[in-house]
Amino acid sequence: LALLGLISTAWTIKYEAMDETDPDLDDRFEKANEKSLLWGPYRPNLYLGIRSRLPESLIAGLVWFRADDYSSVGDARHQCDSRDDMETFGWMDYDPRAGGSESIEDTKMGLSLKADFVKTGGGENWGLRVQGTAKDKNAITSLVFYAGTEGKDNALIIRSEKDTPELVHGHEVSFFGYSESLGGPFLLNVTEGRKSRHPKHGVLKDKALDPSKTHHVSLIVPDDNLWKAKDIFFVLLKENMNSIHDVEELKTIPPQEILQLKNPGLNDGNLHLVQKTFKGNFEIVVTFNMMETDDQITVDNFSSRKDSALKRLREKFNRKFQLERPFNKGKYITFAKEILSQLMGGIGYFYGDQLVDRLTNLDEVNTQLDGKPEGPHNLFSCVPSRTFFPRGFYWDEGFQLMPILQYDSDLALDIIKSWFSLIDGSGWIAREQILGEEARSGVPDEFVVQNPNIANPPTMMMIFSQLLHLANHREQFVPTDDFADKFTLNWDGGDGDDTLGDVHLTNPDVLNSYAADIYPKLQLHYEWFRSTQRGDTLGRRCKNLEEIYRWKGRDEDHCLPSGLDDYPRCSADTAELDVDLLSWMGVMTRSMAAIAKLLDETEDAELYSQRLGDIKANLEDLHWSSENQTYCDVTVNDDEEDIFECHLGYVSLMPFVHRLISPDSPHLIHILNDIRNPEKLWTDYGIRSLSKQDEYFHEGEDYWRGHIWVNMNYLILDALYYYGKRPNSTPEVKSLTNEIYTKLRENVVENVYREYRRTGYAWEQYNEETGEGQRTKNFLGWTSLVVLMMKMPESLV
Ligand code: 6A9
Repeated sequence: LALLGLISTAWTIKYEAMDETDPDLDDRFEKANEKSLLWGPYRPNLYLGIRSRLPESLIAGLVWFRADDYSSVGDARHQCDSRDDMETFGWMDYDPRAGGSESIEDTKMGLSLKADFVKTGGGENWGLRVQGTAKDKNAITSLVFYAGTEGKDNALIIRSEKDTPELVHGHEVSFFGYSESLGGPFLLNVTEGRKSRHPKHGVLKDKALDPSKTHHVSLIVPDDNLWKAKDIFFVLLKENMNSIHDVEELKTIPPQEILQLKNPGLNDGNLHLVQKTFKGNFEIVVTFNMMETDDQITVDNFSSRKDSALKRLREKFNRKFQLERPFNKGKYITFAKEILSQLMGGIGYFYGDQLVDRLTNLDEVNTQLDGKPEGPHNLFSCVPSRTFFPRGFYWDEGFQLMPILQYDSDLALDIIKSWFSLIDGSGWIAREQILGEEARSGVPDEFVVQNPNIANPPTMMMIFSQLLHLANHREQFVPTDDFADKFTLNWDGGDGDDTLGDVHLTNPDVLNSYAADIYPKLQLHYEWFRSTQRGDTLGRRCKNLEEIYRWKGRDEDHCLPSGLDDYPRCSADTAELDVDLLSWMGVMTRSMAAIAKLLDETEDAELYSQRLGDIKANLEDLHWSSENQTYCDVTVNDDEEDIFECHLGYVSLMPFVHRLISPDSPHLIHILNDIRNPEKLWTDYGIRSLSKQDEYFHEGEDYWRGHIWVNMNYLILDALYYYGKRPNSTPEVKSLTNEIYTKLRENVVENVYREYRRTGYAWEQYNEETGEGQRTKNFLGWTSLVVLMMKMPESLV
């Protein structure tokens, strides 16, 4: 009885607390969230590039090269580049709010680098430690750490070694800075580990080139050139070379004596380069501290901070990602943690203008886009590949956020908000976000310009449905008195207190306010899809001609908007109707209905539900080919009759993967049979993008024409799970889904795991014959969905 009393008291307290709405709650959450995500390796195109997520503040990066040999200078490391042949690299242990570790196996340079990045609990201060292990104990490696400030309200000046040092004799270089956007004065220190050794000064009489000393140069550079710090460094070095006129003399000088910055005596500027040259192993530590904060990062407390960051990550990971059989073993857990960390370690902050052509009509032949700059915009986003595609891609992002939603849902929502803030007045978002000069420098001209009629699958809408599902299955959040304090990360406690991370999920008020905030933009975006991608009615007859769709802006061999670039489609023609797009519109409409319902927008919710019904009906009436027993694109023949264009593969599976078919539909069994048929879609490594029997199988570019992609395999698994669990699925469907699900999950994960161990990388796609990773390596984007697959149950029964 006493116990009962206690429970009921607890219940009342909880109930009362829930009743008191706190108007500031949302605000306090926003602030704490902002701060804890302020700093990070948010320049994912670089091996090591730190910046804040503010348009103008401080950016930093690291360059390294072998200084004992002129021939390797041209291979200096900075931007992730496949030609560097890193055995592997990436943030293998990483939490975006706490920090973590990156490993870089630079085999060609005989160097193994480990970088640790930590942040203080409040998120204002950070530290970076880089440790190098050289294979050859006499190898000479030069490191250039640089920091630059952007914007007129930000400044950085050197303050050590009195005023104009000829050389820095000590090994610490210290900067004093001030930033309006960061909120005050700060100190930036660059120092080195006590055990580091330096090459001796040898032949040269010019003491200013002594490689045993730390060198630095400060200069004034236009803001939009800061990203070229590596090139600037090499321009400065060239001057040393040029100062020696006698080629014979040059040959007698050890390269490390020429390859040094020569201090020109300037102490201020907006770009500062600090160069250190080491013999054998080395260590450098960079600390950034806002002066008016108590919790300062120092060389002495760095290690313990790093240890607690890693501990937090491991505990949180183990709590949130309990892997299911047969993947509940050490080797898979390490794999999953590394993959998720690399995905989150690839999150970037991008700022700049983008090129848009708003005038060209895409239905005209041979269109040449002509871009005008728009912006500047900013975007906080994951990237598909730090090496090849280090920028935001709209439909990749929804997939990339799925694992993150499970680890830190507040972060996933923050990223979505950033994307949706880019929705323009007409409701459009560019498919590929190429913001600023640095981003453009990595993209061939013909891909740079974006056009406001081009769509891309609205995958981020799936995140909303998943979120609302998660929210309904979470315990309610109870605000406590010390709520504000709990919003900062608690290092010392080590009790895995991660209040920040799931606030939206556990607090209905915060969730509602987020949804209300974003809803008008979503409506605009959704209506943009409906109006710009609507198909031609021609003489067609079906229940609702409003819900028919065609991807705009494709050419004869490519439908880039669909995301499935070269997948065989109808011959490009305005009569075409695309079954994948209709399915995506179903996804979008369903999510809109759920959000409208959450917000008590009853009329909207009803309208969306009715449209969803129309979409489902059109899938059956217009797109199901009873001859082929599959869903197909549709076009018209010369007699203006609808005809099917059927290519079995990812496009035809779309109504199924998005659960738009009724569980008792007789079509299901045909789809399942195609999926498990090795002569059509089934392989031992995952589901093929295109049927082995299709006439275009492996033809042409062979990009989406047979090989295996993890994003679609994830959706297939998810749909198998869904249909396998429906009470009204037939017994036949139940047993078939279970059989396929269990094998497919194992096949895909096992193969991606095997290839990761064999090659050191996650890949863009996997060969349907051999399972080998291919196309782009270091592709953590949607390939990281294997992490969620490991978390799914082993079987449906
Ligand atoms: C080319 C080349 C150094 C193609 O993952 C991003 C996209 C997907 O959204 C899409 O579905 N990838 C897929 O078919 C890569 C697209 C890269 C285009 C830009 C630039 C630079 O190489």
